[in-house]
Amino acid sequence: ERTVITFGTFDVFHVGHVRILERAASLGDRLVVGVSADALNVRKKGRAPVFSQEERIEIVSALRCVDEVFVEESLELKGDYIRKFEADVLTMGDDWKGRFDEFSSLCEVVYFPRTPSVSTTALIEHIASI
Ligand code: C2G
Repeated sequence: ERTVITFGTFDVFHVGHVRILERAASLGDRLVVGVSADALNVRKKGRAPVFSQEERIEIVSALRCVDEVFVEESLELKGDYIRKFEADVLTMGDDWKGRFDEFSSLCEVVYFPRTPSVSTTALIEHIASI
């Protein structure tokens, strides 16, 4: 069995999120997703996500292509999570290209192209302007 792991905030869930998760799932037999903790977002981005980690986890868990979901407590724990879930592949969108190459000693590292012109930030701005 080939296990794939990916990480993200998945806030204000949109089609770019679905596509990266479906592509991730296509790389193996089991897809494990680390959903970033609210506290991690406050630390790194200075604000809490629109949807709480419980809500974001509920949404991601409901997807057909996702097998297991956990809370990503810190960006620095990727190696530990790869080992814990025995991941064979780590995949992320190419906004992270090169940033996870250090894990190629633990597993395969694959970057997928981001879906153009959709983002949580743009959606928040769009909705705020209505
Ligand atoms: N994504 C995408 N296309 C978009 C928007 C996002 O392919 N238009 C991908 C990103 O490249 C990422 C995933 O969707 O692989 C989740 O994106 P975010 O929710 O923005 O997560 P991020 O804040 O990048 O992850 O360890 C990583 C952290 O958890 C943060």
